Amino acid sequence: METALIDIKKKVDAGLRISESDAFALLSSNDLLSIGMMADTVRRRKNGDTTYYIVNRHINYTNVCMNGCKFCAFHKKPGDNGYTLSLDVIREKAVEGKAAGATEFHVVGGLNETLPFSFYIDMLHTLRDVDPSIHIQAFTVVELAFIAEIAKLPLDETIRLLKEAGLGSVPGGGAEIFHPDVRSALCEKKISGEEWLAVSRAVHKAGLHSNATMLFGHIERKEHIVDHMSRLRSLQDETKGFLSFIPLVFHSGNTEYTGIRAPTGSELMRMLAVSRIFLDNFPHIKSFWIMLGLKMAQLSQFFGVDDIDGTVTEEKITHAAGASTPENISRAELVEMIEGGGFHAVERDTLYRHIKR
Ligand code: V47
Repeated sequence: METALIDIKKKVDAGLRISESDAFALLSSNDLLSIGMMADTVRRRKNGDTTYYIVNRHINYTNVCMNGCKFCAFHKKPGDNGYTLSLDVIREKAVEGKAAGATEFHVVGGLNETLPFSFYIDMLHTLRDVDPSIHIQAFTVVELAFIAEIAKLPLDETIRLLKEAGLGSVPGGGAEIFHPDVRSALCEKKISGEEWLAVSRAVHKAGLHSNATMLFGHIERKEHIVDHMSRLRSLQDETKGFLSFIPLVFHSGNTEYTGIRAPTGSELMRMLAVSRIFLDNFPHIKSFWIMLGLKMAQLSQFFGVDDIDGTVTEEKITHAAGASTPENISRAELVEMIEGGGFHAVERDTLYRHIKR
């Protein structure tokens, strides 16, 4: 083992928290197997050899977005040829999801100024009416901040009304990279890192869980990654409201960064492993197989990951940016992928309760 890693391993073995400079050292090391072993120690302590998956259905209700983030190939500017799904189409997609056994609707869209607050409430009612037992995970905290503006209501009240209409939890998107040097280049119109964290705090205060993402593999540097994870770790110390951390791999197709060097396989595994070691207060680390690819997602189980997300169906955001993975996958294929790596596949609901079929 590299000497720089020996003291870090001692901390991990003793269950102690690693520092920001430790995380930086890990991100700078090529000793992938040692880093993987440390991540595996944390993973097994928290989740044993279980790898979770979920039967879910993604619904992207609009791609019209006023933010115009440079990394995003999914959005259309207001006035261009974007789409907004009608409530009837949303209902059809939800009915399809229910027929396929979904336990979660994952609902995310752009910031579309033409939609009134009532659209969001009606959409939640529509989904809830399809099957009230299916959990609705909807609206990134970026959308929540925007919906509050549209509603002309305080954020807390907006969240309360959405919760009353069926919102069950909040997905982790929109975090990107918090550091202003990167954020101002990638997505200058988006809420700041501080605001993203403040809205997440409000979500947790309202009694809802949420996830946290980080978009990596573009113009960020190691110090930005450490800063991002450190801010998340501090907020989680305070609220304990995050369920999972999801490092999202940037896909450059059809974006302003087309052709930028993509992370290598070992860089992907190192990023996941370091997040597992550093974020000692996050119960779960998720690798989104759609972005990672099936084979890398299988390997990620050895690098701290205990959740490979779900059956998804109709993934629009990464596929707009050139993802070569399928847009959906069956339960059987997910189980085969997990168990093919020697791990124990457990179907979960959104809140990580085990599902018995
Ligand atoms: O916030 C946008 C990212 C996110 C690209 O909470 C891109 O369980 C890669 O957050 N290349 C939305 N990524 C998706 C998301 C998510 C996905 C799965 C599960 C969960 C969860 C959350 O997608 C955006 C942005 O960070 N994104 N464009 C791109 N070109």
